[in-house]
Amino acid sequence: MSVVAPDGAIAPDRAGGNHWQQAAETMPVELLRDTQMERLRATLRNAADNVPFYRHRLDEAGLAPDDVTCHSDFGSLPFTTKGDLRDHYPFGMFAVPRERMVRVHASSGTTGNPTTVGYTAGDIDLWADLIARTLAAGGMKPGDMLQNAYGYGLFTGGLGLHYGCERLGATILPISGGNTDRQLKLMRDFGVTALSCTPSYALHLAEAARDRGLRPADLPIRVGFHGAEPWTNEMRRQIEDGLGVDALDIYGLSEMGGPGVAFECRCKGGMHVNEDHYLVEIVDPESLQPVPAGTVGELVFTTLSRVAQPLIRYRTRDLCSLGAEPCDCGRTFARMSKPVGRTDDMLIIRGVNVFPSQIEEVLMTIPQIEPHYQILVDRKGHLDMVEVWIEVGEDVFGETMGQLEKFERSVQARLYSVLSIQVQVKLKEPRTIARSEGKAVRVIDKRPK
Ligand code: DLL
Repeated sequence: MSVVAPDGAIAPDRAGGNHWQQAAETMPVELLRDTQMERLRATLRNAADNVPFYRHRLDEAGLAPDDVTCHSDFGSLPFTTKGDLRDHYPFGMFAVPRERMVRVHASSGTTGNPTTVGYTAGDIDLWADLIARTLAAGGMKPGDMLQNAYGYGLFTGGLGLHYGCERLGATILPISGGNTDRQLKLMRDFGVTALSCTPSYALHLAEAARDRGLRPADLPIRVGFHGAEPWTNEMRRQIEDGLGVDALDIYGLSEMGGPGVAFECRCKGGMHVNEDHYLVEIVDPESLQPVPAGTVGELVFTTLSRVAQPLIRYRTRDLCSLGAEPCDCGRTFARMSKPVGRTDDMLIIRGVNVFPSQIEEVLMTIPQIEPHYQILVDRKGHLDMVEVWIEVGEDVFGETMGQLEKFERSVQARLYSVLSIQVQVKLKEPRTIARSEGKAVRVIDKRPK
């Protein structure tokens, strides 16, 4: 059995509705590996024939696309980095002329040239299909209504979820981010059953609902699809309690087309990577050698079906682990853990490596702390200083100065036991730390570069 369509993409179910794509999602692992190799060679041919950058890379490596017949051959292919994409800005990594693109997305480009992502009509079709899979895995069906509070625009969250929901045959409410009052009103008036937004915005919605006297049972939503930024399982619990939903993690990145790369099913045991369309590896970020299953390393993806912009061994900078144990849902796709951080968001404080997620994990276990925080890093003389700003509830803030200081010291001690460095904890009044409508900004690093 081959599930490869002539253009390298799986044939979408245009009728909508059945997006539990059982044949693909529970494919026996051997067949999955064969399918991957077949698609990989097609991808390499497309890259070598149409992208000069890859033609040179493959020549340098002495590899022809058809030489790659097994996973160990694959390991000798060169990596691609964000720097390579920036160097070929805006359209130099496209494998088809810009005129054949039906859409272009781009990253925000805050640290240099933005990264451009192009799609043929077939790429958009496949993307919609993968998001429909994601939504179906969370229990959505035609008849459901998805309030899509991801931002619409160059960011891939809004339009990605939008097309996937339509492909599923469910109703989309394209509300985008922000205007929290209207979000809560329409959610209730329209009987919305599912929500998609960043986890930090989901928490903000939960807080706003509570402030307006709404209980989770007053909100009709039952499932949330959250991603685009790191979040812990403790934060999941707070979203689930605050909104009365099953909160599921979804992962993706613009370079791979956007969300739809990996998704959690209702077992909530890690995100299934859509391995029939993305070849996934975890490598040691220093040696670039593969790490054993279950070990944290850098996530690397190769596109297997994207036509406009094939990417080979793309280093995401996200750090997580991969497991291949069977899941109760029956899917055979490997599962990635929640990313623990990125190689570029790791803070080196006085020589010690600190990930913002380690700080979040500690904070979220302390009931008096609200799930809103910020980490400020600065340098005094030659010494790195870290302040962790945390928001506490009215009840804590009403306590005496002595009690507040005692509480600050106890949080500091909890952080020290995990991080092995001293940080200053600053308690902030309720509602004073900025809320985000999209990706939350957790770290402000003012150290001279
Ligand atoms: O954030 C795509 C997306 C939209 C994913 C909506 C999920 C939902 P970018 O803006 O290119 O694309 O950012 C990609 O965000 O490399 C990770 O560092 C981070 N990220 C995405 N999903 C997750 C997640 C979109 N579930 C970057 N957990 C990635 C942790 C995530 N980090």
